Amino acid sequence: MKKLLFATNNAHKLAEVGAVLGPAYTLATPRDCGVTEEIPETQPTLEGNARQKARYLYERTGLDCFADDTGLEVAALGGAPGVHSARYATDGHDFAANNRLLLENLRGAADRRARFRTVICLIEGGEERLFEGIVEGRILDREAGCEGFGYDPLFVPDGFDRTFAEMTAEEKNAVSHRGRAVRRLAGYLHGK
Ligand code: ITT
Repeated sequence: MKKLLFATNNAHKLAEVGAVLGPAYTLATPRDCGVTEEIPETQPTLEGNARQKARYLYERTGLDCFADDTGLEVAALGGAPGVHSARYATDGHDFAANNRLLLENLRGAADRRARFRTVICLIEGGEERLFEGIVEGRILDREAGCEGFGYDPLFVPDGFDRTFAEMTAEEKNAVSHRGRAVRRLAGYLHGK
């Protein structure tokens, strides 16, 4: 079994990534390695933040690790909230307030197309590699479902009539941005 360090404080992400990687890997968190402070993410792009988070943890621990940064990109909002998805409505990770603000900003909008994009940065022996995953879909005009996290109650992936929050974890992982990015990461790790 291979141990991998995942630079996240988000328990939902940890569960999703663990399920996609399967039993061949055990995931450790920053806390498991004594890193308890919030890992900075101050870059203007998802790529930049994924690299910043992974690099931060690598420099503190010297261990191979990876980080994921994800954004919801809404067409009618010019790609917002994008890299600001966690702090769209407030300074904190207030999922309910973010969802309310998104609904407000899209009130009456005919174009409700959106996509989730995840960028994973893996650092191995100091070398960086990026993996991307995208899922296209649309934003509902009300919340539906209580699974998942974040914007899941508002996002319906193309080809479905249910939100991510109305899907099981397996169903979401099969089509999601993160599932896709993690399968690319796993493909790379298996191929070595
Ligand atoms: P870490 O940085 O500790 O990994 P985070 O919650 O800050 O966790 P991100 O910056 O990558 O994660 O994500 C930004 C926000 O995007 C997150 O707070 C959620 O609101 C939203 N988000 C990310 N992935 C999502 C998903 O799979 N479904 C719904 N919303 C998601």
